Amino acid sequence: MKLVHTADWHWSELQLEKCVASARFIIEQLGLIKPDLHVLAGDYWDHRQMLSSSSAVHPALAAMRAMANISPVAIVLGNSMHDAPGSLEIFRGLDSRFPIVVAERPATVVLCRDEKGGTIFRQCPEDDSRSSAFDQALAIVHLFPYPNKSFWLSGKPAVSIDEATCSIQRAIESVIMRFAAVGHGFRGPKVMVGHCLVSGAQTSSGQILSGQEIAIGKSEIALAGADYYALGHIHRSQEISDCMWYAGSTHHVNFGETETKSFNVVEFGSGGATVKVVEIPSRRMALHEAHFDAATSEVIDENPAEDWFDAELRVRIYLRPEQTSVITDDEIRKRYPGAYSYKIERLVIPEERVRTEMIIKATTLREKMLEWARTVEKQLSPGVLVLADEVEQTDHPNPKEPL
Ligand SMILES: [Mn+2]
Repeated sequence: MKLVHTADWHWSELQLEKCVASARFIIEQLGLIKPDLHVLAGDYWDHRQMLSSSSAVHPALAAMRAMANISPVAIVLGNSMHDAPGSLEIFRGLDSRFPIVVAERPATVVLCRDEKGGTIFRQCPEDDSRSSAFDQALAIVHLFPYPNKSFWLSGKPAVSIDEATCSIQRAIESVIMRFAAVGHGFRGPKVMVGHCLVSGAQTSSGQILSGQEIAIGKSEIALAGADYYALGHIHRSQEISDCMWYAGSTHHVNFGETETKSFNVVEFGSGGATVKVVEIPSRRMALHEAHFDAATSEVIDENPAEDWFDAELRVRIYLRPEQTSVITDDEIRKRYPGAYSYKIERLVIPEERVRTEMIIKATTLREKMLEWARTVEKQLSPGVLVLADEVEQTDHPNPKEPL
């Protein structure tokens, strides 16, 4: 049994070229890999789509059909900011060689062969009849869409945020326990496809998560008893626990996503699941923050990473009010040679904030004192700076010893 795990496609008319390029690559790979099942772990859409000639609907739909002509597809609903409720319905009626199952609420399906030798998804019975359903099953797939608060709390009386979080967490726990119970006794591969935040996951620096997200523990998810966990939501590919993976997004979605993009091919054998990561060619999106030093006419960037080569680069430059016209976009570009494209954001910050910020940003005591002196407009005698260097270079004395 061979599985392909992709996630976070973020189809958007604003990044259509990139979406299409990644889709083409993945479809080509799928044709070679010929998986038994392809799972998409949510955020297929970037935002609610409008039907218009310029929208991403047509290419996204065409990609889905092409994929479902290669293998059965299972997809879960992502975060409601991206996958609007109901936005997967469109795939239910899609005319394709293999079936597509979509989940907007938790469910378990069985992938099996029908009488004619075709592949189908069946709802997994929860009673004793399920052992006969297991006989023809190739795999069990637990589908876990994003735990949107509105869905989990609908019909419940209004409660405080803490109580709501608590009750959602209990609901999640019981869903996971039900997955474990339903899958019990099946000897073939069990897969859980989830769009959620798992505690300890590392985000790309560019991805912004909502402040009140529900994080689920790795060990809690592992209670589902699956052989492989196909996760979506975090755009950086990573194995967060044994056979528990975020595939990452299929292209670089936000500025700050500089990591390589990929998807996973999972083979289930007697020794468990083995995972192969397939790199997707996609252009990085680097984000750099800098300020301008009038004394040296230099763009100061404290981020040492030179990660902008051939990348879409956004430079956010913080300028004091009097600096706004002293540096041109061209000069800023020269500081970052070789980027594929440039987006320059000039942020003017009030004088006082700049100065205190500079003191905080200064790393050595000498720099801090110089910044402080500049702020309060005081002259520092050279002796003071020498003393500052000495203080910093001296090992911290043992406080018990007399100074
Ligand atoms: Mn996403």
